[in-house]
Amino acid sequence: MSAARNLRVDGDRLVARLKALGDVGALPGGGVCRLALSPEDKAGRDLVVGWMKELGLAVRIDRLGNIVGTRAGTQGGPPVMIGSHIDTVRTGGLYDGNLGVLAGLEVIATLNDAGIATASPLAVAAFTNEEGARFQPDMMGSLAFVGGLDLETALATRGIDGATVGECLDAIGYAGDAPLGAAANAAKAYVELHIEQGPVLDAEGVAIGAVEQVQGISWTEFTFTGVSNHAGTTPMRMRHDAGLVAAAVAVEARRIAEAIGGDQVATVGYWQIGPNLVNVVPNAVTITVDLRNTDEVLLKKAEAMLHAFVGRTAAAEGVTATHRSLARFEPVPFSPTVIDRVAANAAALGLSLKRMPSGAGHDAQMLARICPAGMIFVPSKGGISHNVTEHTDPAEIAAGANVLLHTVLDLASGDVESKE
Ligand code: HGY
Ligand code: MN
Ligand code: MN
Repeated sequence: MSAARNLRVDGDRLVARLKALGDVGALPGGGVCRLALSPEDKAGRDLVVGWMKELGLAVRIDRLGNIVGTRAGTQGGPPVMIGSHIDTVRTGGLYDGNLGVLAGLEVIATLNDAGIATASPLAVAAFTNEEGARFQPDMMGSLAFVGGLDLETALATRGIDGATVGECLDAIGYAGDAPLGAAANAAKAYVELHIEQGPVLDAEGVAIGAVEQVQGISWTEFTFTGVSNHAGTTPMRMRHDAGLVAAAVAVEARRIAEAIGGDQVATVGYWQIGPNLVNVVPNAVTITVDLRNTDEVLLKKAEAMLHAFVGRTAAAEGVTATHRSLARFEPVPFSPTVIDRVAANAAALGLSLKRMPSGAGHDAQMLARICPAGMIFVPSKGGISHNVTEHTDPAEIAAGANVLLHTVLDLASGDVESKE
């Protein structure tokens, strides 16, 4: 067995980095808030860039703030890229995204310690604004990295707090000079280690998920405009209650998900209601509806059911409804070669494995547009994520990072199937 086969990551070093990064934007009582392009995001970026430089990586930052650290190979050509994100939702945990970036650094550190060079270069990427919580769409940085979103549109995007991506990027000093949009040789292959964020692996006691696809995502913002009026004097028959319509849509979204069943999910997570006063009938309400399904036909069916209901309900209440799409991505299959390497390496490491879809969106689904891509999941305790109590055990983290290490070594040594 080659020396490389015996290589194992230093799990303690990886967990220590996760905790150090978790201290940036730490919330009182636990968890992390590092919204994209916030001062906390900048501090996290600075820490990761510092670690990249300590590891001898050549660091480049592109016009949208995507950070890529590259380790030379014995041959030229495009790198095998390891990536994810370090921005979080407002109620984030230590692992969502951060694990993928820091496990990438751990792979580099392990190879450096062992004095092992790879044929292909290796790269570790931290993509801008994966979460999409502040600025939509999600996976904005990786989408732009692969040429799926132009720089001007991205920079002009206005977030939920009114600031634009461009303003915030400048404010944190991460508008880099590297061109945006994948050069032909941006990546030979891409592998992302991520927590599952769902209940499957933990419930089934499985150590590793070999992710076969990312499900389709549909984010729509609805704005309902009614008539504000006195809560005491306005007869029910005279009301045009925007809050009522929004509440009815939230209930209907759940009914649609249950009616379609299977993988269909629906979430009404963002609410802004005005004037938001106890004695005034609401006249201005904005909500978002997040619909997802592994099946594009069913996702389209859910969207059609939702829009039909919104039209009927708003008309019946004499409320006007407008909407705009915040994100729309079809399901994305991953590379069979990468999936098989993940499975083979999990087996070689004696780890149980399940092939499965991803319920969450990930940067890997964007990199799949330009190269063979895949993901490795590790369990989320109780299936909890986007929650300050998000947790994955150190042993599970090390197991996932070892599968990542050996999958990357495989991809960096031989030829990966062509993109076609
Ligand atoms: O919404 C998602 O799936 C991811 O967390 N951006
Ligand atoms: Mn994530
Ligand atoms: Mn997330």
